[in-house]
Amino acid sequence: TATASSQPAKPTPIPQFVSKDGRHALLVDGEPFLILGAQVNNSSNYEAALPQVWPAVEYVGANTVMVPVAWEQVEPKEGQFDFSFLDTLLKQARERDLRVVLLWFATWKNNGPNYAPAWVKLDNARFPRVIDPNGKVLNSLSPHAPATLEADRKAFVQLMRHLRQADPQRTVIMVQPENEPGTYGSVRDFSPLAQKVFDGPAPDALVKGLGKPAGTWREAFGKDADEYFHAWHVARFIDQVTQAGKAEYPLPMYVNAALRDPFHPDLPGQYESGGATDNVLDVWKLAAPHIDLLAPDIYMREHEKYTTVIDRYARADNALFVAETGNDVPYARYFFATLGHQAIGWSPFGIDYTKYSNWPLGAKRINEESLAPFKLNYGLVKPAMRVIAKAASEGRVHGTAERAGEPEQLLKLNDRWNATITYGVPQFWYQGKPPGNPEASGAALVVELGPDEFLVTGMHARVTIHPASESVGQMIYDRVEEGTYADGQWQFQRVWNGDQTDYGLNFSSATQLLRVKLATY
Ligand code: N0T
Repeated sequence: TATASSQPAKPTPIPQFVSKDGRHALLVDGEPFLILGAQVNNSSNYEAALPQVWPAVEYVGANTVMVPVAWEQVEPKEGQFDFSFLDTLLKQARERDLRVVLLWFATWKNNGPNYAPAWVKLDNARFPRVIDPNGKVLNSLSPHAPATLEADRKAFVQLMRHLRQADPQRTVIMVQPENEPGTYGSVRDFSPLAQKVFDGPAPDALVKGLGKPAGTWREAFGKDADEYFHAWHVARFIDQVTQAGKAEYPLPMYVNAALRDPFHPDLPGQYESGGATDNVLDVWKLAAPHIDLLAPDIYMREHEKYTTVIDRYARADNALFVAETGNDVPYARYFFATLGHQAIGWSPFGIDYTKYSNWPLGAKRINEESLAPFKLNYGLVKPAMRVIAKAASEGRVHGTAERAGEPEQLLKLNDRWNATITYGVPQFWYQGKPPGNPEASGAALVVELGPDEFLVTGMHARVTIHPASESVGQMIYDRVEEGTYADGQWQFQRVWNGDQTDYGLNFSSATQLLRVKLATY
């Protein structure tokens, strides 16, 4: 209409990460957004691979695809840039209504510079590598070399400059500088250059921030000195790359971490030293103020380990984003436990049909059968994505995943209500101890909409809501509606009553979302 066209088009706001009073939100198009992610395999960053990418990403129903952009691909010759893959990626993602998280594979890709251009990774003199305590040269670039920082930063600045002009639609919502940075095989760089820095004073900000005595690294941090030293310098390097990139185009940026065992960690170097592992999150926070969050890559199948990792990364000063997780069936249910930590997103890794499998981390074979639980996850949550993201930014999301041997779990919802989640029980009347599912596969999600109103969903689980205390009274459902959201508005489909509510709210592999209004009598 004339009125509509005479209005100047509202520019789409730049995605933004906000943190306040220990609550976090990723704003996309100005509102809290939940990343229902799908990360492609490492070498799927070429146009030739994209036909194998889209069917898998669309099958699981992701709203965001996570794709590498390699330094070797954008700057094959020093100073000559080629962003044609990025342009193709943006076009094809937009055609499918997908957002994008870009992964900058550069100085560090799983510790090494294999994705750096040949002119970088083959020039040891200009771009020196880490040297271990025995003098062995490792395939991990030293964070102490100014030339490496300068070259990486220059390329990243070009990338962000290109993106700013190529993406007024804000298809790209977040950027990951580097990938699992740090070093395998040595706790730090022992080259003469690094040693000189190590023998000098530890930085004031770090010493003060951690409440340690001033002095050399060893004096300040004792046996942790070597690892803190490497973490600090890797983080400072990446923070400077990030800062320069944000000066071109201020997208949210995060760093992902290869984890150490949460209960029985090996020595640094056996796990990736210098990366943002759980023991050096404070070092990273002090070293890298431009990095919005530190994200775990979780390839641990055990419930205790997985939930401990998400506990440690969900902090008042760190929003939880599971940047990578295994694409095998047992990982799928942890999506709900992750949401229960007010996460901004979650993304299984290796979501494409290129026939690569990173088993034993992920599934042996990737096909519709192995991806079905991931499709169910996103099918359940996607219509309510904005509602859940908003609730997460206010701490109103409760979620849990089944743990083998623990067929009953309690979720404390608010002052008035709790929920008991049981696994493996029939949907009808049932007495006795729940057996649990044959393979732990259940999960539940409860979002507070009001003091007596909840959005409830789940899979392979029964959700029974009950009063938190006797003073609340006896519970009765005012109304249980199955429905969905369209454009943020609840769309009623049917009322659940009778068998469907008499024995709790039973979730199967059906895509069912409930709005539950409670009352007392
Ligand atoms: C991940 C992925 C990709 C059992 C592995 C995980 C991705 C990188 N690395 O497929 O390479 O780019 O971020 C490393 C986990 C090692 C744990 C081994 C112990």
